[in-house]
Amino acid sequence: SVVEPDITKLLDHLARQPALARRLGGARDQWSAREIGDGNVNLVFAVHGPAGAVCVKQAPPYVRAAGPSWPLTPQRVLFEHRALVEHRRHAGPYVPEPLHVDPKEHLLTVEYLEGHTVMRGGLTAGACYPHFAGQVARYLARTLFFTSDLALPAGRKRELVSRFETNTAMCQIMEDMVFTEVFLPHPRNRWTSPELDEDVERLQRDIELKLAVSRLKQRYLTSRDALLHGDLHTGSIMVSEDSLGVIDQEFACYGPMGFDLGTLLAHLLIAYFAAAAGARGPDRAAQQGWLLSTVEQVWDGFRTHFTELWRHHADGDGYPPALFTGAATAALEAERQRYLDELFTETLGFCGAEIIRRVVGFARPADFTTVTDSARRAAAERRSLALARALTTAPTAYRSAADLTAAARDS
Ligand code: SR1
Ligand code: MG
Repeated sequence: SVVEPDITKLLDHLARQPALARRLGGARDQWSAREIGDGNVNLVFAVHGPAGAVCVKQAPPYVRAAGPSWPLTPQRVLFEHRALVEHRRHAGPYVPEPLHVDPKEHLLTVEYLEGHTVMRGGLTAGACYPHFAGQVARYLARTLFFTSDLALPAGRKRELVSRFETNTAMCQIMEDMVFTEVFLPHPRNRWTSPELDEDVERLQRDIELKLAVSRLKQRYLTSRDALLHGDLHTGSIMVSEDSLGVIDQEFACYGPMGFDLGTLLAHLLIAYFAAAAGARGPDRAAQQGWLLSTVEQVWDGFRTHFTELWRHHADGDGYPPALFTGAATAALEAERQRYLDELFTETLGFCGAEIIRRVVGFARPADFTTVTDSARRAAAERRSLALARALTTAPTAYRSAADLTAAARDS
């Protein structure tokens, strides 16, 4: 059911773009293309020439993992291109350079990230990335702050919102898959461990959880707080020993900042629980320790950077600086901390919802699916579900990232 890569067509396309052909160098018959995509939605090619390489994403008019029976707009590459342009403006070192987008052939060409690997693959092999937390915290603070009303004049912000408002089909996938389908008996749900049957039945009868998740869905539907990546899991991040590149912005939309933050924390926690099930390398205890300290450093680093940006780059129409001079300065600083406390609470809610849908829904992560021992996998998934439920239904019980990691350890 999956599309056959048409390499000839792809190379023809690159040959027609002088800047891309120059980047590859040599003649067309010296170029080689290899399909490297491991995601659910698209085909991805690495193309090498004598002078350099590019990465080309092809969006078929359906979901790759399902085939033509699940149609999906190929226009998604246009939203991805827009988000790359906008996020790279603010977080350049962490976002690959977009080189070309073809709205007719639905091909997006971006810088090839030499020496990088998909983070989820590295994690399942037992790797740790000591620079990751600091870099991703900066990426998150800068992309979210600089696309928000704290940094942008209202006119520019509204214009940007309107450029992402029609990414409807991609947003609907999230609305359905994260907030709805897993809480119902739905044909797309497919948890991997039969031992979880009763847990799933319980979850689908859990009114408190359904209410909490519906509140989050309402936030996802109505918030226009910042331009989100929209699917910030560890499969959307390329890493090397000392750098990272965030890819796959096709779900980009204006929405609640906690959605990106919560998704990333969810996947770090999923990696933590999966490591306990033994799918990792020999030193899994060390990796687990690193994963939890990364969870803390991501949130704490984000909070520090975001606060600094707000103190020094508040050029937007939210919280007009003219209102907060003299004695009001301290009140504004207290307000910043209140804002970030609230954002932490929202982040935990989205984190829980993302974990649940990755255990019970269509898009199960390799962290779990690569655990071959069904009983151990079920134990890890059950621990994940227990933490996720607590985060989603009672997020205010956690005041700090250290509270969150303590709960993960105890789960
Ligand atoms: C049909 S797409 C399934 C999932 O894969 C992507 O990574 C998104 O997370 C989406 O929800
Ligand atoms: Mg993706």
